[in-house]
Order: sequence, then C-alpha cells, then structure tokens
Amino acid sequence: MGLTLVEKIIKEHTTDPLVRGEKINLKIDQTLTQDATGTMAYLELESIGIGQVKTKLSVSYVDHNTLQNGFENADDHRFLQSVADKHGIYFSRVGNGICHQVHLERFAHPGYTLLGSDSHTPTAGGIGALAIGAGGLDVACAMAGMPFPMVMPKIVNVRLHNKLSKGVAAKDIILYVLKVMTVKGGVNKVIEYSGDGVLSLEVPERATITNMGAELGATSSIFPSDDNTLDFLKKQNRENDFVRLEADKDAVYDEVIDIDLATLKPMLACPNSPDNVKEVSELAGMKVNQVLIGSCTNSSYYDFIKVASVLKGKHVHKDVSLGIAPGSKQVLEMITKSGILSILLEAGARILESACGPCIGMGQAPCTDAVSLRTFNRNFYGRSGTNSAQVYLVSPELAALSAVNGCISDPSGLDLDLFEKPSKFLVDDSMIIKPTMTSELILGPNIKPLPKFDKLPSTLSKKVILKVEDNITTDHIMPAGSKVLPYRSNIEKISEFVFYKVDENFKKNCNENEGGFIVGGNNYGQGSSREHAAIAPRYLGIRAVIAKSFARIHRQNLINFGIMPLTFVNEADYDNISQFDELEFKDLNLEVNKNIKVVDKTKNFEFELCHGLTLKEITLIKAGGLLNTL
Ligand code: MIC
Ligand code: SF4
Repeated sequence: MGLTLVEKIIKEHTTDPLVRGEKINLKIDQTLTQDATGTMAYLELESIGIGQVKTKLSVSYVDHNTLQNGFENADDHRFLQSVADKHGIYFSRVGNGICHQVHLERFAHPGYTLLGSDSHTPTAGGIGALAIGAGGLDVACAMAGMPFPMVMPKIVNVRLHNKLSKGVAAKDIILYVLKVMTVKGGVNKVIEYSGDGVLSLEVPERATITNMGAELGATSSIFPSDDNTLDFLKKQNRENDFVRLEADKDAVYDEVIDIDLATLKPMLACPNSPDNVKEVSELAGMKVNQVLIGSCTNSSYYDFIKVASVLKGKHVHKDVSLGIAPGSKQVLEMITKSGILSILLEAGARILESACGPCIGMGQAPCTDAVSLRTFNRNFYGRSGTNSAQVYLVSPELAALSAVNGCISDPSGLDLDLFEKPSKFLVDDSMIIKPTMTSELILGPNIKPLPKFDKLPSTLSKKVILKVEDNITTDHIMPAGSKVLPYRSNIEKISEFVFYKVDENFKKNCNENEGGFIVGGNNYGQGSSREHAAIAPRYLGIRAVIAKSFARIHRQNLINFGIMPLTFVNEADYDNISQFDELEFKDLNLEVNKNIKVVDKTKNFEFELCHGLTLKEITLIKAGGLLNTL
C-alpha cells in the first residue's frame, strides 16, 4: 500500500508506528516563534536550561507587538534579540515582516518538520513542509531537542481539478473548504492537496490555502513539492533546498474532497466566523467602511500584483479607508521597485508596517458598526478592536475592487495580470541577525518570572466560574489588541483580562471563589496558539475546563499548564450545569481510560467525565504542569 505525502514525512521523523489516532513523537527540524508568544517560550526555554538549540534551525520573529506606546514591547524585542543570540537562534528584526511570510521566503524547506508558536505555522505547508502550530512550551521543548508529542492525524485528500476562473483566488478555495468542513472539521487531521489544479497555483497562493487551514482546526495542511516549488526556491536563491515530494499513486486517505476550481466563485467569510461563507452575489452592493489588505494569509508580491491591477488609475471611494500591509520587507521593497507602491499610493491607500498590525488588533480598529473587508484569516468577535464592527474575510482582488466602489463588489472576469510575475525575488537578509552565542539576557521591568503552579490535589470541590457556548476562541479567553498584548510577558497583569469581553467579573469571581472550573461547548479554544489562554486562567485558579470537545492546540496548552481538559460522557449534562454550581471531584487519582465521577452539589446529581489523557499527560497534570516535570 502506498503512502500519503504526510505519512512519508512523518515516517522520516518518528520511530513510532503510524496508527491514526494514536500518539506519536515527531522529531522537529525547525522552529519559529513570534514576539507575542516568544517571550514566554524563551522564558520557558531558559527554565529548561539548555545552551545551544538542538534543531537544524530556529528563528525568532518580531511582527505582532510592533506598536510602541510604552517601553513594554520594545523591551520584549530587546529581550528576544538577546535570548536568541545566547541560544543560537536567528533573529528576524521588527520591520522584516510577518513570521510566516518571511519563513516561507527564506527558510521553509520541503520535507522538513517545522513547529511554531503560532497557529498559522502551517503556511509553510505551501512549500511542502510539515508545519504545525503549538504552544510556546511545546516549541521550547522542541528547541531543547525533545520530540513533539502529537496524535497521528487522519489525512484528508483535497483534490483540485481544472483552473480558477479570472477574478477567483486561492483565498476562495480555502473559504470553500471552510464552508464544507467548518471550523471544527479539521481537528486532528492534516489536509493534503493534490490533483491537476495544484499546478496552476504558485507557492504563495498555496501558502494562502495552507495558512487558513488553521481555521479548520487542522493539525496542518500541505501541498506537494513540484516544479512550481523549485521555481519559487530558485527565485529566492534557494534551489539547493529543493526536494521533489508527492504522495504515492496508491496512497490511502481517510477522506477525499473533490473541488472543480473552474466552478468556484469569489466568496466572503461573514461575521463572526471564518466558516460562515457566502458567495459574493449574496452580498454585492453592501456599503463598506474599511478595507485592509495584508496579514500572513494574503500579503505576498503576487497578491499585490492583483491589487495594483485593480487599483491602477482608480481612486478609493471617499467613504472607505484602505490600509495595506505588505507581508515582508522583501515584498515592500519589490512593490517599491516595480512601481506597484506608487499605484497604491495614487489610489489613496494608507501604507502600514510590514507586520501583523490590524490582524491582531494593533491599530486600525474600524469605526462603530463598520463593515470591514479584510484579506486576513480570522473575523472573531471583537478581534478588530471594535466590538460592533462586522468583519468579512475576502481575497485581495475582491477587497481592492470593493475599496474603489465603496461596496462589496464581484471581481469575476477582471484582468488581474497587468504586472509581470517576478523572474527573481529581491533577496536581502540584512534584517535577519545570525546568532553569535555571546549575549547576556536583557530583561525589562515588565518581563516577569514564570509563575509557579502547585500540584493537583486528590479531591476538589469548587464552583463553575463561567459557562460558555460552542466555538469559544482563544480571543474570547485571552483577548489580544494593543491594550493587552504588551503584557504577554507578565502573567499577573495579563490575567486581569481573561474573558473580560465575555464576563467582566471573571477575574473577580475567580478571586472570590479561589478559582474553579469553566464549562464549554464544542471546539473550546479554537484559534490562536497563545498559551496565555491556559496560563492566565491557571494563574486565577482554574483547575479544569469541562467541554463537549476541544481544539487541538488549546487542549495541549491546558495540559501543559496543569488544567484538566475534560469532556462530557453524556453531552446532555452540559445543559444541566449552571454558572456557580458547586462541582465535587471526590477522586482525582487519574487513571488511563478511566472516567471521572463528579457530583453537582448545587443541583444534587452525579455525572461522568472523560479525560482522554495518556499516562505521561496524567503525570504532568498531577505535577501541576509540564515545567514542574522537566
Ligand atoms: C493570531 O493570529 O491569533 C496570533 C496572534 O498570531 C496567534 C498567536 C498569539 O496569540 O500570539 C496565533 O495564531 O497563534
Ligand atoms: Fe499575525 Fe494575523 Fe497571521 Fe496571526 S493571523 S500571525 S496576527 S498576521
């Protein structure tokens, strides 16, 4: 029996049997971090205590916390530079671009494994790497040379046939996949793309698709490494990194989805979920206030060729603010040299830094009740910084055309190739600092030591501090934005903001009840990899989250910081529990495959929970978290 592409790469990186659903330990070749998760990851690496990192390559990027309203973010950048140098890690300076875009350009390697402390790490799947997002502590462990423990995923084959029509983009392919599979359809699965349609997609377009596979909850997404991959690597002066990779003809998949690219239409993901997808014809004509083009999903040079083709000789509508953030210094320099930048400026675009920016709520919050069209990957409630804003996720061409017309507009049929594809990318790595392993750590006053967490007691009786519905994101749990992000290195301070947009009394209720439990619905913790969504609740005394199901990265983060991720044996019990019910766990002597009995003392009934933990994970949780065991 033949192997899938994913199986081939995993086989090269583990000695464990490849049984779907079973735990495997994956050897990690490369790691990446970004500043918003990186400070924690490197504090954790420090506490593990190693010298030089053990990976083939580790890179630390600064791209998220780039607004410098006070000293905090700049101090974090300085700390990151010092810790990178100390441990032999490459450091991509602020201004060099968004981690995923720069990694794809300069480092991602077909057939390698990449673990990143950011959920969109699978962007590198566009070049044929097996790239996975994880919490900072898992990435720190990988830098220390430990294999990454993961569930052997199911493998979904998405077969692309024919070619996209004019005006339809790679973004529309992934929006279509999201519509079919939903935001929880990819949990513990890898999406492997194949078919003749793959050849019509350039590496950056493939990367748009693998990037947004994160929104499916998928472990990763991957394309074969073929002639287009070689072409991309050659243009980046990296042809030596090329390896040809594809699945065997007789590979066996767990699921198959066929997409005829020729029949796809331009689409939008409507508020407030990336899987709430509609065709443009259903929304055309709706007035638009803001258009933003950028983020790790759609900020490549190819994207800007399309945007400039739409904007050439036109002007942005008087009621629309158009913001543009090229994904990297490479892209910014290339649009400058090719004249594309002038076209954008003449059209009235506001040029933003090459960074995450508005995607993570770092500026550009739209006006009250705004309709904001973004080429980004997430439109979760409140993430834009304006709770009443309606955020739609779209392709660059749809965004640009709507900016000109002032309303949602259909780019079908547009000629988007007014500029030539580059014959070479502009390679300049001067903003990537090579490590010398000579630096001392430089900590600022806002960078606080990691909190110490106690062991799991053998019995617990505490209240349900909060009950929430399905699809709660880590943006609900631990919001980002310019007000909160500066405290990513200060757990005591950031814990004040846990769930503050959902229940402003969350912290107070935790304090008054000495912690307790959270009850959630399906897909609890989807979205970002931020481990702060586990550490900060743990700091406030949360000992268990009881949910119908969990998102992969967040579940692991909970375990890593000693919070039990428990699921209902009988989902109907979710309805029977209310906020502030007192739940009693009489015996927390967790055993593999053994359910836990809990009594709701307020309502006087007993119910059962499943933990699904391995022996190793039980040891971790009992010890109060992974760091306590290292
Ligand atoms: C995001 O897109 O939500 C982020 C910000 O990039 C996060 C990481 C973080 O919260 O720092 C992610 O996707 O993992
Ligand atoms: Fe940055 Fe947005 Fe990409 Fe997250 S999704 S890495 S915030 S650009």
